[in-house]
Amino acid sequence: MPETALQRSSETLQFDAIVVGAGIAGLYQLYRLRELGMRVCALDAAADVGGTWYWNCYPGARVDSQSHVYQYWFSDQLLQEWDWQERFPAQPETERYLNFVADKFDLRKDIRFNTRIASARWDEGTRTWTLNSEAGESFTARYFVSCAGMLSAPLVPPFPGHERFRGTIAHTARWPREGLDLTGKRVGVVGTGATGIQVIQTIASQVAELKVFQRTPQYAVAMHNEHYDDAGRAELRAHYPEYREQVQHTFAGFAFDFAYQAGEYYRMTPQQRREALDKLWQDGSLAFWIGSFPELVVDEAVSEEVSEFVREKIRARIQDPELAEKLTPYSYGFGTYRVPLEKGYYDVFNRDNVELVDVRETPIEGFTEQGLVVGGHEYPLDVVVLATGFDAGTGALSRMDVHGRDGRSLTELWNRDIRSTLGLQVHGFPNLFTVAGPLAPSTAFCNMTTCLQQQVDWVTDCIRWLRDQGHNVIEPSAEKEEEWVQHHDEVAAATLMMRTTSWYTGANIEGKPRRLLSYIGGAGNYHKICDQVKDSGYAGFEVA
Ligand code: NA7
Repeated sequence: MPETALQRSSETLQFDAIVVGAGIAGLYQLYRLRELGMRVCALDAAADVGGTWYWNCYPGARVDSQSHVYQYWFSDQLLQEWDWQERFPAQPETERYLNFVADKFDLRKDIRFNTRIASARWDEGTRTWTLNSEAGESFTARYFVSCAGMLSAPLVPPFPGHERFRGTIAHTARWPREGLDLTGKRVGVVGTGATGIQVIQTIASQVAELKVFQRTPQYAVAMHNEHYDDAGRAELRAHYPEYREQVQHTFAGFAFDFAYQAGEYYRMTPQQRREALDKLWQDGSLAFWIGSFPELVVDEAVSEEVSEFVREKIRARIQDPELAEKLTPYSYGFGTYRVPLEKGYYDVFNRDNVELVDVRETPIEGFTEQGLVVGGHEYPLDVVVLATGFDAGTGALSRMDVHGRDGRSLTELWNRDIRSTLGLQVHGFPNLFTVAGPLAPSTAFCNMTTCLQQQVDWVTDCIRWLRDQGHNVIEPSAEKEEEWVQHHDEVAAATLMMRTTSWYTGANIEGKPRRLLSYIGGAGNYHKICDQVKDSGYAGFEVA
């Protein structure tokens, strides 16, 4: 076979734009920039497309958004051709979907896999970015669009002695693609966030023993999943045009918004509130959280009442009252930490082969040859699953060693102060676009496909506009950035999120500056703000 330009590696490969990442955002960005007639290439560290849905192939991985909104909207043909099997698809189905998209639009020919970017440098003279891979290859382009993900840099706690451990250690976001047979094994799971919950509820019945190392319990909402038949799919499909429109305007990019108006909670009797919460609970989705009461994450009294409602649900599922207390959160309010959906999670703790190890007061000390040690007690294990999360929002780019104008380092900047303009660009880093970057709703408070597509569209429109205007460099001014950061902080300060220790504020990473990583003014509002910037001819951005 003749070599394509993408396969050659001995010289610097030149493009108009480089997209880093071939997940949901990267695939769409590649498609959109190609539409502009640009020479564009996507680079991905993985061996195939999928991003999050490639790496997180751990047992039980599943989307917490309904499939009818967790999809691309740009092609009617695609919407007609792809048949979702479940309301909340598991990882294999989502990965198949992304592969289907890559094949249908012939995207692979412009993607270079197994290519992890080690550094990126802006050259002021040539006005280009040069990206270098870990393998020593170089790529240059005018535009560098990072679609590297907001939850893609795994956090591995530095437990001492891991090299001594004779068993297997697997982080959920680096799960072996060939699978890991846990049947009959003694398994420890560290972490009980959205990921840990999915793993635990899935493997409990397969393993010989399961030790769950929990530091912070979660308020998980019971998922109502559904398998679709042709009739169910047809009914949903008939509403796709409405959903496509609705998701653009709602608070969190779903096809539902808050079910109640601001102030309504206080006008209801306790009985009416209870009925309202029961009804929301029945939906078995994240609507219980971001489709309920707008006061939920800003008003302490509402937060406490809703939290208590969920606590009751948790207690009712666990037979041992002492254990139930350990699994019930009290130290933070419902919805101020990402709400996981669960199916069978709490019931797992009624099983004889499952033990909860509370590591809040007595942290994990480290590994021995045989297992993990907590409070001087050794838990013998064959496999340790680290469901310990990510360096969210900033991690993917911080680990890439990005240097902008005058050699300034993005890693150093974000180690001091996490800043961006609309989560899309950073002052001092011309022509770098950060899809899913920090301080946009896409970091956490949005149905990902909605916000990623909106951001990709914004980036594409911006690059097209530059070309049409005869420009080829864009960068937000320091003032524009400050304006966005201040607005972001103001909105964040009004919420209860900042009081909770979680990845939302960077509090899961030692030394990371605290700031709400995701814009919480609403995905719909954010969309409007981005459109205003575009319509103003990118006021506040310096172009050349
Ligand atoms: P999360 O939500 O950050 O959860 C990580 C979990 O790991 C959480 O329970 C942590 O406890 C726990 N953790 C992390 N480090 C340690 C140590 N050193 N010891 C004990 N426990 C630890 O990550 P997920 O992967 O579950 O979810 C991330 C997002 O992916 C999710 O929100 C969805 O948007 C998809 P902690 O709470 O910090 O006490």
